[in-house]
Amino acid sequence: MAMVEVQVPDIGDFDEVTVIELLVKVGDTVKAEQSLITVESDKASMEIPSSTAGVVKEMRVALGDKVKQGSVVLVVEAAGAAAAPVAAPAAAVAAPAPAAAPVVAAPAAAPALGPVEVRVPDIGDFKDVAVIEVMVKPGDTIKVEQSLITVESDKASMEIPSSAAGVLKELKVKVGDTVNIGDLLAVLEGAVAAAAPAAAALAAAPVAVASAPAAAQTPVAAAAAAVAAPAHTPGGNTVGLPHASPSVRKFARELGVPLDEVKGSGPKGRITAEDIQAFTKAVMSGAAQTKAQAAKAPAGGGGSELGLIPWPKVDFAKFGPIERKEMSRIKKISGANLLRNAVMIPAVTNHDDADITDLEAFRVSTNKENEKSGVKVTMLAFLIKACVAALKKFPEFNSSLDGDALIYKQYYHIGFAADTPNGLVVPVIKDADKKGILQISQEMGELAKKARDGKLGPADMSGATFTISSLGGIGGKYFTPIINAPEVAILGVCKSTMEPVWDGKQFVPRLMLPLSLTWDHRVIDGAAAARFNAFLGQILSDFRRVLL
Ligand code: CAO
Repeated sequence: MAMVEVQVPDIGDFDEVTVIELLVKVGDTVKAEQSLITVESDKASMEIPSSTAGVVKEMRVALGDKVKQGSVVLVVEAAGAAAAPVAAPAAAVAAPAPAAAPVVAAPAAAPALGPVEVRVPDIGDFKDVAVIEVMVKPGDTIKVEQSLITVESDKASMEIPSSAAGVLKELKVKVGDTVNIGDLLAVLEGAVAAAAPAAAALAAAPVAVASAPAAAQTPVAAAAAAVAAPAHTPGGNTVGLPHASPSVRKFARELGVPLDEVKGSGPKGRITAEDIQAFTKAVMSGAAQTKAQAAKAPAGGGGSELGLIPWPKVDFAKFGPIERKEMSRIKKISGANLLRNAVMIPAVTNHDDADITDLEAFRVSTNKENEKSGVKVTMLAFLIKACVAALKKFPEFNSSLDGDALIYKQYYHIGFAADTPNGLVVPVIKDADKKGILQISQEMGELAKKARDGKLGPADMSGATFTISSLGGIGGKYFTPIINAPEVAILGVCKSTMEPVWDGKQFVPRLMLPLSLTWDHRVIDGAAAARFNAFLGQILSDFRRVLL
């Protein structure tokens, strides 16, 4: 087994290019022609292929290193006979540029006024390269060597510069077209004395068709290499083409990822393969949306992903005066969560009534006795305590789904929905099992105030194992609350009313509290839910049972 140093082949006029991506690591098995690293100048990025097949034994370059023709990229233990050819990549063929580059139609000798055709220069071995970006538009004043378009093969991307100056009259290509050497790109008018230098630059440059022996194809710096580069900052590109290497672009195209929506985490905001993966994961999990998805879902979830017909788009102003107001941040966030929970959870709601006649009398008398303490005991505090007792008896209501398993929580943190001017929030009473009614009432008062003042922090709102949503202070009979995932149940409470209740002999007036328990049918079944509600009713009708 021979050790082979794989070197940077002839990459044209580039003196030094920066290593922006390592595509292999020690221990990887590489094939001949497999891309090893991506390098970048200010005008082009290209992948450097391996000249031999084998196993990578040593990396000789790191991210950010500058390399040039002949720099050793890595050492490969060559597989069998394939080893031989790598000796001198530098000696590899650098295709001489045609003496007269077929770039400029205008005669090089004299200043030109009038229409000038700009054509695709010699871009080496590459055929049918795709136009991935058009950087100018008709009417623009173009300078010599200003980049007009970016083209991309599967190994390199490069900017094609203008060979003349003038006003752009006609653009002959668009994104998605494929171009070849000599193709007409643009027609400029009023070009002045510009053609010559560009032509000279192009003619002088070896159009870099570097060819490592084992690899018939090599990176091509082509036109870009031929141009003494004008200032150009990767990432700060003229029309905002996302900054990414050819392989990353290809990867994004394969997945259908819109590159301009991906935030790059690499140096100077470069988009990496990991960024594409993270973006794809976020979109697939519903945590993010592409612009196209958002456009299809004007009301925040158009349903196209569920195969539903699109959300109706109505010009309401046609029917009368309107005012458009952005929803609050809380509403937007809670809306997205509620939608997910409503759609993803097979939820069922059981309605029941609890007799709280004695409990309400106790609450009122307690409040009278404690008038001076400043702490008002609320029905919700009793409900929290009663729910803890029910959760202890029916532990699956205090659980969460984790794939095919259930996580049973041995703590009892109870969330309560609080209505605020900015929308619904759910502060959490932590360790409610360890707290008395007075303490719970006091904490609830503090948290509700914080909620109304918009001062709740993430810690105040996290960790709930079960939630209560009480509309009791407002009214209503029953409702169907939406489960606050990853919890598996939620109790909705409405306004208690005096009702005639049959006690076996006669109707007696009792204060009845309407309860609505929504539960996740994947975790809980109907019988358990009915038992939970019945148990809750027993506790609320005789609170001494909490002690049992
Ligand atoms: N039946 C009858 N009266 C009730 C009651 C019930 N179930 N619950 C509360 N009340 C009474 C209280 O006793 C109080 O009366 P007094 O002022 O005469 O003492 C009055 O209604 C107001 O109570 P409250 O709402 O201030 O206090 P609370 O402890 O019941 O609730 C809080 C606190 C923060 C939960 C509540 O203010 C709130 O925001 N509720 C709305 C929650 C919500 O929007 N849920 C829907 C979410 S959608 O799933």
